[in-house]
Amino acid sequence: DPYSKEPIRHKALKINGQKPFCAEPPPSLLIESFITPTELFYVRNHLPVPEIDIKTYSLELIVGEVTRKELKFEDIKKYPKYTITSAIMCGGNRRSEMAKEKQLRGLSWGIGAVGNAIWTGARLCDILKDLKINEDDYNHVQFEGYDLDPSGTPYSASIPIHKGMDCRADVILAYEMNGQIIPRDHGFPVRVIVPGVVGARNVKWLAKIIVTKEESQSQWQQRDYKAFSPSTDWDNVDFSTAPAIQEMPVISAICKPEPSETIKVINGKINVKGYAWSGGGRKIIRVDVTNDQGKTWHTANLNAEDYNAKEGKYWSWTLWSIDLPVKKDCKETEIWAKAVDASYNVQPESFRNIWNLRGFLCNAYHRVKVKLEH
Ligand code: MTE
Ligand code: MO
Repeated sequence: DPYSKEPIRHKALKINGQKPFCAEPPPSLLIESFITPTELFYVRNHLPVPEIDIKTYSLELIVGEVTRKELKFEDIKKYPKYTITSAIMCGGNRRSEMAKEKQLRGLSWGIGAVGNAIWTGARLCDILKDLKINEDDYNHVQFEGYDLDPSGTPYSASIPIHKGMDCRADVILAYEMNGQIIPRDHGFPVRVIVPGVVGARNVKWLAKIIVTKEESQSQWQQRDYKAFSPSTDWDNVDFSTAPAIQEMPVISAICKPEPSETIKVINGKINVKGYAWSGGGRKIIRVDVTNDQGKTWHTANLNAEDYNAKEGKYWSWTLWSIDLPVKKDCKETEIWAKAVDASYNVQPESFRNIWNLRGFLCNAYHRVKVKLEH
């Protein structure tokens, strides 16, 4: 069994898949703190977790077809050390809600395929600078992992070259997560963090960086993590017609209360909490909440504790909270939330017209029905 040497995981994680291991924290624990505790951070593996010895670990740097360098773990640590706080979100986060619209294929994620952590490592732009490559000669930076499928093919993905070369993009080869050595499930000893970009490009257990003209040819870049029109189905889909998902759209979720929970009304109000995030470093500028189907929208208080974030570099999520007025004697209510980002992008109202066959980019208003106790 290639899965016989998997790490031990936290008991609170809700398991969506055992082999490969995929799990998320429950909503209430998800937003307990601005920084997601490492052991509660969602895990999305596609293959068995590789066993890597830090003493023999090496990272191959390839330009075109030519190997230019092999970096040992210590060589990566010699680069200037950068720390960023950034969320990572799976492209399939909140898929279980989209699946209710119409059947689709993919793991049934709730709202917890996201986490916000402190990442420390070397900047990709510094490493690429040392290779003295001309950005105009290439189009993509590919990342290969040490995790292999049964045929020996590694997990792999790529990002556009401008993203990799741009120091402002804060792409880092992280060797610490929340101030500690990265645990095996999250990419020990080195993983890529591409802030603001779909989780799938944040390659764990990094084995190779390949600067090329072509995008990664892996199945995860070419035949997965792409979205289509609601009328595209498995009998007429052509994956070559859609670009690979990179920057993520604006999204939010209500984490407290949870669906069907009974909550106490205090002074005519209930407390509602959640997270909001947008890709591409776009700041969350507002979160609107309603419990009368949008007749009245209330603006939530935002908590974006990452005070170092600069314009266009809001990599962290924003936590929000509101004391929401509810009607007297009402026994049940449905809460909706929607976020707005710095480009005034806003979440779509429902899943109906954004449904796609693999269940990606599930960012419709989040709706939670709860019971009230007066
Ligand atoms: N990197 C490798 N090598 N193998 C993988 O299976 N999964 C990707 C990405 N990087 C994956 C990977 C996907 S789809 C996501 S959402 C994130 O890792 C999840 O990161 P996490 O498990 O640290 O939360
Ligand atoms: Mo993912």
